[in-house]
Amino acid sequence: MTYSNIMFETTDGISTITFNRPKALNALNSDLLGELDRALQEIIGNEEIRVLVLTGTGEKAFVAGADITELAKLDTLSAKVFINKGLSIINKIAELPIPAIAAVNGFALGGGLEIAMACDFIYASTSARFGQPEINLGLIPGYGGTQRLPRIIGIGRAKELLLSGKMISAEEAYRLGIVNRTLAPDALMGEVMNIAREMATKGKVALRAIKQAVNYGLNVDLPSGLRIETDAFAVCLASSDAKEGTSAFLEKRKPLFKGRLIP
Ligand code: DAK
Repeated sequence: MTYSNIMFETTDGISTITFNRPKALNALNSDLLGELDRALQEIIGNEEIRVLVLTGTGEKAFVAGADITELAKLDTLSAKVFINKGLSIINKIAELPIPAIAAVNGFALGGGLEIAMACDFIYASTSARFGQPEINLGLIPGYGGTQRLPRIIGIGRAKELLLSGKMISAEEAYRLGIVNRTLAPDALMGEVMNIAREMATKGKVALRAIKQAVNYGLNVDLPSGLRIETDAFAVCLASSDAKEGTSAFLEKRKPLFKGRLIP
C-alpha cells in the first residue's frame, strides 16, 4: 500500500507512522486522515506488530492541528463526515491492542495534541510546543481535547490552556504531566525506540489487558474498575503468555511470549 502524507514502516515488530506534510507542518487533512486510518487498520490486522510509534517528519512539527484551509471550506454535511472520520481514527489509536507512543518532535497543536494524548504516553523533544489553540479560530477541540486534557492535567490547568489557547513548552508539558520525558531533539527517537523495544518483548495479552484496564477503569467508579482488573487478570492467567512467563521464571530463562490476539 502506498502512502504520500504519512510514512509507515515496520521493523522488528515496531511500526512507525511519521506524519509527512512538512509544508503544512503536518496538518491533518482528509488525505492524511485516510492514510492514517489505513495504516492503523494494517496494524490491527497484523499479529507481528507489537508497538506503534507516532511522530512527525523533521524537527518543526509533530502535527500543527487540523488543516485550517480544509476546515474553512467545510459545510454542515462535510463537517459531519470530517468529524466522524477523525473521531473514529482517534478512537482507533486509543483502543489499539498494542502500546502506542507519541514521539513529539515539534508543534503538537489542536488535533495534533489530541492524537498524542490518545497514545499511551508521550516523549517529547525539548523544542516541542503544545497547545489547544482552537479557541483562537472560534472553535473548540473536536478530537477529545476537552475530555482527555483535564483527565491528564486536572480541570483548572486544562481550562486555562483550552480557554486561552496559549502554547506551552515541552518543559511545562512535562511539569504538567502531559509528557513523560523530554529529550534533546537528536536523542528523541533513540529513546522512544528503546522503550518500544522493551515493551515489544512483553506478552501481548497482558499488554492489551493493562491498556484496557487503565482506559476503561478510569471512566468508572473504583469498585467497577477493580472488577475490570480482576476479569482482565483472569484472562491473562489463562493465556499461553502467562504459562510461558511463569515457566521461564522457574526455569531461570528469558520468556518468549507468543500470545495471539487474533483467533
Ligand atoms: N493548517 C494548515 N496549514 C498550516 C497549519 C494548519 N493547522 N499550521 C501551519 N500551517 C502552514 C502555514 O499556513 C504555512 O504555510 P505557507 O504559508 O508556508 O504556505 C506553513 O504551515 C508554515 O507555518 P507558519 O509559517 O505559520 O510557521 P510559523 O513557524 O510561523 O508558525 C505555528 C508555526 C504552528 C505557530 C503556526 O503555523 C500556527 O499557529 N498554525 C496553526 C495552529 C493551529 O491553530 N492549529 C489548530 C488547528 S484547529 C473537529 C475535530 C478537530 C478539530 C476541529 C474540529 N471536529 C470533530 C469538529 C481540530 C481543530 C484544530 O486542530
